[in-house]
Amino acid sequence: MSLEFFGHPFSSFTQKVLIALWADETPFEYRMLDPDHSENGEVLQRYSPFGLFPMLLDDGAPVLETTCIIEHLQAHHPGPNRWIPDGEAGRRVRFLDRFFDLHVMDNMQKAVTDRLRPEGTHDTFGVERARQRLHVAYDWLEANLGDGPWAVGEQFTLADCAAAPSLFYADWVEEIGPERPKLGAYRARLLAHPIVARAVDEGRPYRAYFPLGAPDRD
Ligand SMILES: N[C@@H](CCC(=O)N[C@@H](CS)C(=O)NCC(=O)O)C(=O)O
Repeated sequence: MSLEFFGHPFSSFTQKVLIALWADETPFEYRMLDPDHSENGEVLQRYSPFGLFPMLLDDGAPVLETTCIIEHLQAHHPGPNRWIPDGEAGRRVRFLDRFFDLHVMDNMQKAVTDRLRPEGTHDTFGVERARQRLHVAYDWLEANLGDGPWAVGEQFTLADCAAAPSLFYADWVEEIGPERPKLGAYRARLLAHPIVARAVDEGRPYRAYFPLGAPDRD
């Protein structure tokens, strides 16, 4: 069995999967996607049609999409964590995983990556809408998150893997603010989790590259 994981430590979706890999202590080869390792980028381009990462190669077979990678790990390389529990709790985990990816992570990325577009091609309307949608997502989470400690009760799941990097970076784009105490406390609990803290720390050296400018906190 060989697991090769292609990603970058400052990438939010990379961190989502790293949290699951590290929490389960699953052995894997980290294939860094950066200019010093162009050969890894070439392998990614071979399998990922849009060049999106992270990617897992399991004995050479590609697994794409972070949620599917974590499901694959649970099915084929299980560790102590049950990322998607059975039954109703599992359905809630899947829903919240989608919510964090589609409504927090994607809107955060929209605002961040627009800054990298060439002059004259910025999508001002789209960025403003994405920023507004982050606030809609925050309000929904404030009203609908349970009492924790994690997204779905006592167990740290796939939903928390998605929540940690998405809330970490989204708060840099649009602050969650004191008017959402439950969501703010959940973000703080996530960042205090030792595995999440490791993911944040490994991304720390790259903060100067955050296109909007990283705040001096976290
Ligand atoms: N839905 C995908 C999203 C992956 C994604 O957007 N990854 C970013 C890095 S955090 C990426 O590949 N960006 C490069 C690009 O958009 O060209 C997943 O869950 O794996």
